[in-house]
Parts: sequence; structure tokens; C-alpha cells
Amino acid sequence: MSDTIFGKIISGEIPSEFLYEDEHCIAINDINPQAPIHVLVIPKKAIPRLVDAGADDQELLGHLMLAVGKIAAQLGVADAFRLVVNNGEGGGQTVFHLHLHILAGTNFAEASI
Ligand code: DGP
Repeated sequence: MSDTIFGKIISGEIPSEFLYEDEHCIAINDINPQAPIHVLVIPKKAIPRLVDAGADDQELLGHLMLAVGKIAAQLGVADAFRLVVNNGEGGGQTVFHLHLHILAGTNFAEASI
């Protein structure tokens, strides 16, 4: 387990409401939402950045993608969400425990990226 804030949330050291949990990941609301729905999907395994994932993590990365689909369906946004992974400081990453941002509840169709 990482000693980042997400490691502490996963271990229960910092209480947090899990919107979803399975053997390999959890989902929580982002503390600083950038969209009406902003959920973080976090693997229980502490991989600092996406680029630190190795061949051993291939199944886990696929699992996270499938979990995103389930969580989006649970949130009622399966037809309209954006999935973001910030990688490294220059990529905007601030918590160095891999996580996926599900953003929804607004229309991204006109967004430039
Ligand atoms: P990133 O910049 O990609 O590393 O995203 C980190 C996100 O984590 C950021 O959107 C804010 C969120 N966050 C940071 N600390 C906490 C926390 O203690 N609880 C929750 N729910 N979210 C947090």
C-alpha cells in the first residue's frame, strides 16, 4: 500500500465513502470536482504513475477499464463521460498513486480536447 492519501483511503486509515469496491479497486468522489460528476477509480495496488505499470499489471489495467464502465453505468452516465489519467507532475498529477478520473454531468462534445 502506498503512503499517499489514496493509500490511506484504501486502507481505511482515512475514512471515505466508497462508491464502488471490488477485489482490485475502489471509486470515490473527487474532493475538488472539475465536473458535476467527478469520480476517481483507484487500484488497490500502489502503482505511482501509469508509466510505472509493468507487464505484470496488464490484467489490472484492463480490470480498471472494465470497472470504469460498471461505475459509469452505476452513476447513470455510461453514454456520456470523459476518462482522464494525469501522468507525472508535468501531466498535472498531484497524487502519486495511479488513478483514473471519470468526469461527467456536462457536455464535452464542444470541448477542444
Ligand atoms: P491528479 O491531479 O490526477 O493527481 O488528481 C488527484 C485528485 O485527487 C485531485 O483531483 C484531487 C483529489 N484528491 C486529493 N486528495 C483527496 C482526498 O483526500 N480525497 C478525495 N476524495 N480526493 C482527493
